[in-house]
This record gives sequence, structure tokens and C-alpha cells, in this order.
Amino acid sequence: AAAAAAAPFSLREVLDAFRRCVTEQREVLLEPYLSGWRGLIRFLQSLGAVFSFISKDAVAKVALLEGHQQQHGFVSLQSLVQHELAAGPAALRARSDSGCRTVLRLHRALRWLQLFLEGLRSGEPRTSVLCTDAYNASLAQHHPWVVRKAATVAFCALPSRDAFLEIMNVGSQEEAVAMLGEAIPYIGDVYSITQELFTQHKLLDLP
Ligand code: 1PX
Repeated sequence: AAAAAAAPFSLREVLDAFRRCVTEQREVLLEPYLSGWRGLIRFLQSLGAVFSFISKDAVAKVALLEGHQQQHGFVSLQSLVQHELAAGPAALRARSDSGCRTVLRLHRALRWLQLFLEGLRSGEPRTSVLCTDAYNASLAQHHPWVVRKAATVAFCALPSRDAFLEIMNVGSQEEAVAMLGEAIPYIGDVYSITQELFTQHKLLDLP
């Protein structure tokens, strides 16, 4: 049967989306932001079923944001925040389906990504250690014990660094490491602009 082979995809294009996010006015564009997340999720799904409880949550969050984006025509994170804040901070805090609280979850995960990619680039061969350290320094403090436990168990199923650089599909190990070096600052940029935006509007602790 002519099974549709999954298009080979490179992590280069995925990470490139985060470069396209930031405008000259230092706005974060939603379209490339969500497209970057969709690519990361696809990558995570290709790592196996052990990670599906993580990818399912990420898929739901991206879908929620796509819905808000389509409904209101938001172009940037800034316009989404402006729009939701207009109802007042109390109303925003009371909503469990707000774009802001959902972005905040992805934002914290983006910090994990930044730290994890820095670790991969550094040469440490034990990806589970890299992943656990990155997680403990970012998302873990926002997760209850049972989620932390499940995440830590899943991290043990991560492929080795060599295999990881391979499946990124960017070329040789050297090329993969060089690509990471180029991409990480763009991710850092998206992270710090969002962090500033959420700090400014006191949204960093949205329940
Ligand atoms: C070369 C590297 C590429 C690797 C790509 C991997 C993309 C990872 C995408 C992870 C997105 C995780 C979003 C988590 C958001 C979150 O914190 N959700 C929790 C809170 O949500 P709520 O709506 O209830 O307030 C929710 O409880 C999440 C549950 C699932 C477990 C989350 C564990 C996150 C671990 C992060 C890293 C995993 C990637 C490992 C493989 C490389």
C-alpha cells in the first residue's frame, strides 16, 4: 500500500519559527509562535508513546490558542493580552480557558526548551540528566508531585545525545550543534519579551 510516509522534517525549520516570531517593535507574532509549538509537538510525538501525556497537554493548549486567535484575529501575544485584560484582572484570573494562562504554561515550557537545548549543545551525553535539570529549573516548580514524578520517569526513555542530534535531522553532529547555537538566542528572545510582558501586567501567577 502506498502508505503516506511522514514528511521528513528538520528541527531547523521548527526552531526557525521562533526567529520569525519577533518583530522590530519587539512584538511576538502568534502565527509563527503556534507553528513553532506545533513542530515541537510533532517532534515530541515521534519520540514515542511514553511522552504522549505531555504532548496531549501541549496539543490542547495550542488548540485553545488557535481558537482564540481565529475568533478574535489576534496577530500578536501583546494584542491577546490587551484584549483579555480589558475585561479586568479579576475576570481574567477567574477564567480557566483564557489565552493568557495558556500562553503562560507554554511560556514556562519554552524556558525548559531553552535550557534543554543549551544542555544538548554543551556536550553532556546524558539527555535524561539534561532534561531533568532543565525541568527542575523551570516547569517543575509549577507542577504537583504526581506530574513531576511522571515527567521524571518519562525522561529516562529519552534517546542518547548522539541519537537525539541525529533525529533532529539537521545534518552532521557539528551542524546540529551549530544550528542550536543559532536558534537558542531567538528562543531566549521570545522568552524574555513574554516574561517582560507578563511581569508588566502582573500575569506571571495566573491560576
Ligand atoms: C530538541 C528538543 C526538542 C524537544 C521538543 C519537545 C517539546 C516539548 C513540549 C513540551 C510542552 C509541555 C507543555 C506543558 C505545559 C504544562 O505545564 N502543563 C501542565 C499544567 O497545565 P494546567 O492547564 O493544568 O495548568 C500540565 O499539568 C501538564 C502535564 C503534562 C506534563 C508536563 C511535563 C513537561 C515536561 C517538559 C518537557 C518534556 C519533553 C521531553 C522530551 C524531549
